Parts: sequence; C-alpha cells; structure tokens
Amino acid sequence: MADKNQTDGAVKERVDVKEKEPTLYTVVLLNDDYTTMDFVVRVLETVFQKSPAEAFRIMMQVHVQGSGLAGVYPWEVAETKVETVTSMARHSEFPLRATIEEE
Ligand code: TYC
Repeated sequence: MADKNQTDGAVKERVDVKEKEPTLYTVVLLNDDYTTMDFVVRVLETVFQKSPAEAFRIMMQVHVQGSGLAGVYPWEVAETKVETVTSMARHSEFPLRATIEEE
C-alpha cells in the first residue's frame, strides 16, 4: 500500500503523520567595548551565514542597542553556534558573548 493513511477495509486505522514542531531558540549577540566591529561582522557572516550587508546591520544594532538577534535554531544548533562564537572570540582574545533565548 502506497499510503499508510489510506483505508483498506471498513475500519480506518488512524496514522498520525503530523510532525512535532521543534522548539526554536534565538541566539543573541551582546555588545561590549573591546570586540572590533570587523570581528563581529565576520562572526555573523561565517557562523550565522549572513550577507555582508545584513551582518553589518546586525552588528550595528548590537553596538547601539546592546544586543541583537543573530539567528533562530533548534536547541543543539543554537548551543553549537554559541560555542563556536565563544571559541572564535577567545582565540582572538575578544570578550564577545552570545546567549540563547527561548522563542
Ligand atoms: N561595541 C564594539 C566597538 O565599539 C563593537 C561590537 C559590536 C562589539 C557588536 C560586540 O556584539 C558586538 N568596537
């Protein structure tokens, strides 16, 4: 049978095909006084796949407003992004921080 949801006989067996939506988490970048603007733009381009223009826009938003949304992901992806940002920043000796917020 091609489709499990189809009925063969009189009694239709209910096959639930609905996928559960994964909870999404927002990765937020935080401002500081020491991380260079160029470094933050590079992080947004390489870790969060932003275009140069979008990366610059987000970096400026963080710089002016204190924080900004870098991306929205399932939990494990969000966690890995934060770890990658933190590790890149520490290697370059910048205090840049990223946090996770539930959507
Ligand atoms: N405030 C930093 C500066 O003036 C730039 C900066 C932007 C730092 C965004 C962190 O998440 C950040 N060099």
